[in-house]
Amino acid sequence: PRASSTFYHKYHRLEEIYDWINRTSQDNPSVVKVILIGSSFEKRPLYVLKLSLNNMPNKKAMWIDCGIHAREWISPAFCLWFVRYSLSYYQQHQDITNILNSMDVYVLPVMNPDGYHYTWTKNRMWRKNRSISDTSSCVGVDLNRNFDANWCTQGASPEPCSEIYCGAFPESEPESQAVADFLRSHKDSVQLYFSIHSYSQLLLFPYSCYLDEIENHRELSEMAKEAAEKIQKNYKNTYKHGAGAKAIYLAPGGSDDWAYIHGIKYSFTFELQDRGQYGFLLPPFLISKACNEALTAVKSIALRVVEK
Ligand code: ING
Ligand code: ZN
Repeated sequence: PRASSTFYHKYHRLEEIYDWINRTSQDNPSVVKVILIGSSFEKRPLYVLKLSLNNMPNKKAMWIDCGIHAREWISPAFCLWFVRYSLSYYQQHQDITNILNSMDVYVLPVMNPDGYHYTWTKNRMWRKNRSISDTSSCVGVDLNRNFDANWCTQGASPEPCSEIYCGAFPESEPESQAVADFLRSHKDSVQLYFSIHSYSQLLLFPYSCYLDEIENHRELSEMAKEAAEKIQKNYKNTYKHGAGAKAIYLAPGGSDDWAYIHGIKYSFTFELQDRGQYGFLLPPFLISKACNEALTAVKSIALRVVEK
C-alpha cells in the first residue's frame, strides 16, 4: 500500500478509515471491490471490502466484521491490518496464499460507524450504536444483542438505558439488518464467520445465547484450541477458548450465534488484547502484537476450513 506502514500502528478516526477504504480499492482495482451494504442510523455508509485474489469458479468465502462495539478500537485496527497483510503477502507466504486461493474475503471494517465517531468526539467509552428510541431519552442499541438468536432473553436488557439493550425487535437497527441481509444473500458462499471484539483474549464460538453445545462443538473447539496454541507459541500470550455462554456469560442476540443458526457452521467471536491492564484503551504500541495474534488465529482456523 501507498501509505507508510506506521499507518497500521495507529488508531484512525472514521474519516481516515473511509479514505483508507477508497485508497485501498483504487490501488488494487483488480483485487478489491467496495460493496455498500447499507447505512447506519445516522446515515453513514457501511462499506464491505471484497478481496478476491483469483477467479476460480464456485469460490467459498469468509466474512470478518470489526467495530460492532464503538469503544473497542483495536477491532477496526485489526480489519485494516488483515487487509494490508492479505494484499502484501499473497504469493509470498504459504498460508495466506492457500486461504485466498480458495476463499474470497468480505471485510466490514466498522459495523458501528456512528458509535465509533462518537468515541472520537464525545465519549471514548461508548459501546452501542447511536439510534434514538421513541420510548426513552437514552440513546443506542447494543448491536451484539440485536441479532435474531434467542433475542433479548437472559444476558440482554429490554431497557433502552442499558449498555446491553437489545433494541425494539430483532434486527431493529440498520447496522445489524445490513449485515444479516448481506449474509442471507450470500448464503451459498460464506462458510466462515469472524466477529472481532476486545478485550479479554478469548476465542469464542456458539452458543452464547444457549447453554447447550452446538452440533459441531468438538470441531470448533479443536480449531479454537489449535489457534490459541499457535498464538501461545508465536507470541507468548494466552488466549482461552470455548463456547461463549460457558466461557464468559449468557449473551443472546449476538452476531456469531445468528450466523451459526443461519447456517454458517464455522462461526467465531474473538476478544483481542488485553486482559484488563489497559482494557478498551489499548495503547498504539500494542496494536501490532494484538493484530498479529488475531491474524494467527484467523489463518489457523481458515486453513482448517479450506482443507475440508
Ligand atoms: N464481548 C461480547 C459481548 O457482546 C459476546 C461477548 C460474544 C457476546 C459473542 C455474544 C456473542 O458482550 C464484548 N467485549 O463485547
Ligand atoms: Zn464487543
